Amino acid sequence: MSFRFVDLPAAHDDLRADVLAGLAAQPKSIPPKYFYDEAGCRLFEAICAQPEYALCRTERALMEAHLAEIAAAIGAVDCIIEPGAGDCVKVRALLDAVHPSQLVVLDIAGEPLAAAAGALALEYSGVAVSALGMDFIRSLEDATPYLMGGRRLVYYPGSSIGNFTPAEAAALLARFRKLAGEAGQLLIGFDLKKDPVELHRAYNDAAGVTAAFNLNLLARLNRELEADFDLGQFRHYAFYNPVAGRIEMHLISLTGQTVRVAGQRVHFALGESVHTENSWKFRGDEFSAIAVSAGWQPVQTWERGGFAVQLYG
Ligand code: AVJ
Repeated sequence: MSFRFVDLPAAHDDLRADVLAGLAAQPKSIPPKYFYDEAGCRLFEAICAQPEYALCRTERALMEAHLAEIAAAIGAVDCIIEPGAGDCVKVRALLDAVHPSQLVVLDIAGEPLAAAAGALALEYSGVAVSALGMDFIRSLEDATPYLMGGRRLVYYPGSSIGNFTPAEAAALLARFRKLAGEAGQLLIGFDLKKDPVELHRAYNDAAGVTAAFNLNLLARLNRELEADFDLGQFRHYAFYNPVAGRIEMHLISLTGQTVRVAGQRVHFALGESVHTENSWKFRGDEFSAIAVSAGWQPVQTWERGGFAVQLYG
């Protein structure tokens, strides 16, 4: 068994600075990476269990159905890198099929990552597991010293790439390219464009779990930034914007109100929005164009139930 956890403090996120800047901007926004505190991670898992939100289930089914084919297309790989690995569940299928000698998982939430990756290392004794507590959106390159040589595969499942604007997505994929190297590969999963009514339902589940996930952001600021948001005075509001090709999530102020955040006073007008997330949906060819612009060559695509996994070399 080989396992190490390294917390990279210099590569950490900065909740306070990012939130104060986002709430001072017009329109107001908060980066979606801040959804994922402990409560937020649990709420996201609960979203994945909602009947309206098929994304996680569909990706898992796709990976199961095509695993042998995907592994064959990938070939021999020495090192798998997963940015935003979270609970380290998704990568298990790949480890079973590809058998790399090293796995490097990165996540903004260091402690939960360390626990998940440590457990995984116990089960996969042939794999050297490195868990890096870091904000890879800021500091991906800081992972380089922890990578062994050999052929590398970046695994970026779950449609996390949908949280970035197409330009930001291309820039991130180009950084993945650098990290993986010229002989490297990218296996990426994303949500496809589909019936907008279906998309709308997925982000407005009847049980209100997505609403709780969105509002937890304010609860987190209350806990961590000594804020005094009244969660009853903000409304979860999510819709599909077909022109932009994305789900937008907002928190709408139900009244004129002033809130304390990290020692500052922030005013919200009645009806004012805090934009908390974009979740882009792509057609397969649309996404390929972004990946190609980032220096990747398409190898193979698998699609199922409105979700796609693509392999690049
Ligand atoms: C984890 C970014 C893929 O955009 O669908 C789920 C997060 N937000 N419901 C997504 C999310 C609201 C999710 N991703």
